[in-house]
Amino acid sequence: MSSDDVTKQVFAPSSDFTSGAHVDAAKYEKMYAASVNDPEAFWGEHGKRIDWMKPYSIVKNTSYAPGNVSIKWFEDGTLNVSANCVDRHLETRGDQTAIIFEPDEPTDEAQHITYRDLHGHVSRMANILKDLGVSKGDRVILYLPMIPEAAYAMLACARIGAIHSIVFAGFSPDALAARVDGCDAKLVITADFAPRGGRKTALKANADLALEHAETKAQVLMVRRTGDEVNWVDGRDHDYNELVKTASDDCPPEEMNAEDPLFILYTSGSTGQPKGVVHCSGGYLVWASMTQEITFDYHDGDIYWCTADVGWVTGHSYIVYGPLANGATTVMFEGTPTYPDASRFWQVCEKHKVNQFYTAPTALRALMGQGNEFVEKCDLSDLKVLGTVGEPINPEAWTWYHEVVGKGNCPIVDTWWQTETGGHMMTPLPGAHTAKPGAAMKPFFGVQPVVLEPTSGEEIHEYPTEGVLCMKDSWPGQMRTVWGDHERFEKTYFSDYKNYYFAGDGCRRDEDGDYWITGRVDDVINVSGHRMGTAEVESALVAHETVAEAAVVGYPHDIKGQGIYCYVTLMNGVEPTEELRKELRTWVRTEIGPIASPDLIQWSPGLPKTRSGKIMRRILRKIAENDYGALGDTSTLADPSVVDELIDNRMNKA
Ligand code: 6R9
Repeated sequence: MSSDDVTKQVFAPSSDFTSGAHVDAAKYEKMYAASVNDPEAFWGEHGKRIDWMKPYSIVKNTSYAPGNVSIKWFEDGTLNVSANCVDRHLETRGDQTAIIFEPDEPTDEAQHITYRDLHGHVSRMANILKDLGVSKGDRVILYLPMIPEAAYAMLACARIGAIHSIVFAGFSPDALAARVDGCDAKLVITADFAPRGGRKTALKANADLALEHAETKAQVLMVRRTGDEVNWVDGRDHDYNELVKTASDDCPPEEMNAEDPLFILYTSGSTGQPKGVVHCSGGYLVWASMTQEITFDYHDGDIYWCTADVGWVTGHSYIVYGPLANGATTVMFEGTPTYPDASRFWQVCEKHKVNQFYTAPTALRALMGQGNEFVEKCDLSDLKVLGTVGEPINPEAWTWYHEVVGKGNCPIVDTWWQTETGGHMMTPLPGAHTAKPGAAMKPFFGVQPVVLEPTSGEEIHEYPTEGVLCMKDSWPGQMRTVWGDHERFEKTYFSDYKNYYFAGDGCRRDEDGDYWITGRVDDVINVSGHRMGTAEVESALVAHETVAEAAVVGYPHDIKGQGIYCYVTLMNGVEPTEELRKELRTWVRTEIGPIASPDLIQWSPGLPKTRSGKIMRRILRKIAENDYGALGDTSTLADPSVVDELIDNRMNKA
């Protein structure tokens, strides 16, 4: 099937699914209208989905006014996030599993941690933090594997009002040092080693190096994961496994204001140093919990698995805070999709009878290339809803997910959101919307997307149309500021288009009014005056049977303004020939049109990716522009060596 045919297909939820869903089509329309017509009343009501120590009387107090951006929700309410994720479930579901921990090695036993267990673990960890001198408002860096202690540490910080900042365990010592200094951390919680995909990362050694480089004098709390020997700095380092033996499990949760920061998460922008995105306690938790329940149609008793890492926002909102606030059973997976082989995800789904499964398109494409037998040998009959996040999903991967993984029975929620938004912003709701492969479809409650003409900044009301995606008004999960730099917050998100939140993405609104994310605005190229999403060309390329992955960027072209430069990774065993190059060119021409015809195709056995799996287009653009002397920071790449290979074989040696 050509990608064009796939794009035009639509997938309605079955009537069985719809009748049992939290939200069907009629309810969505009604609730959405209520949420934007009277946000005060709507969120006044839905804010009550979490427990407050002191109820709020003010619901919304937000301004996008230039020079005066200020975002507050439920501002006079008080609560504790850890009490919401743990204590409030003790009476009703103390013996229910809160966290299923699936370790890297499939032969190691999984752990089932009940809400009652979780209460003990979190309280003990919180008391350890207090004994180390951490108190309300202090910053704590977490540099941990995907182990239950990561969740305990997050919730322990929340319990005592400390602000956590998680640094993905794949980041280098330098990146860690920058973040320790960036938020002036008092403590770094780490582990001896992080097992992942059969290999071990020396986290403690990395933390040691980072703290040598950092100006901030932080203490270290180390969790023993593998038990391997580590370097020890007396006076600075503390052994969690020793301290926990005598720590009390009585730690009353601190009363926090709704607007007290819950966490900082550093995220890269298009330029400059990573920004510390700040999320606060009240609005964030309402948003994370409501979206987790409704987007995935989570019901009591379901087993839910988000494959992200807690080092990313997806792990914050959809492994820990959202599901636990809802009293869900959430799977925490330490490993990778392809270890020991490409059936690991599906084996874990079978083993734990997973009902909702949430992953990234890049993982799906990698698995798709390995063949269907890895999926087909597993029993996936418990799956009800499938989700994707992180990048636009190409229709072929969508269809594979739908047919091969979901057996045609599971709605797919393609969730568009960002670190900055705290939780889902646009997604089809599984019981309400007819999905279109690759479309983010509809705004979540309270979200008011607008499409702006990029140059004039005028709102475009008609559709179909295309432009930059902005938000007209605030939602409870919105980030509040950049840590220590409110000016940068205003400049990054509120200055290009005044009185709007600018997401940095382009989007298309189709003839039905449904939204399609076309990728970062800086990924849009202009060929002979035609604007084109690089994702479109990529999607066409990967629709070809020989192509495993593709990344497309623009490069200066004498006649067209910009030419189309394609980096193509072929399927295992496919010969890269001149003939194939010609064939792919013709293929794209016929898939999209002559305008999309690739100018240059470089065979690329590897693409430069961040450790979260995002292709670093900035680097690919530079190489395509033959300007590889100014590649900028490549330290966050999963494998920096692929860059040299790409430079050596670059096509535009002009
Ligand atoms: C949650 C997360 C945010 C950027 C965002 C956009 C891209 C995320 C997407 C998607 C198309 C989706 N993105 N989800 N694009 N469809 N369903 O990924 O946060 O790491 O901050 O990235 O990712 O470009 O602006 P973050």
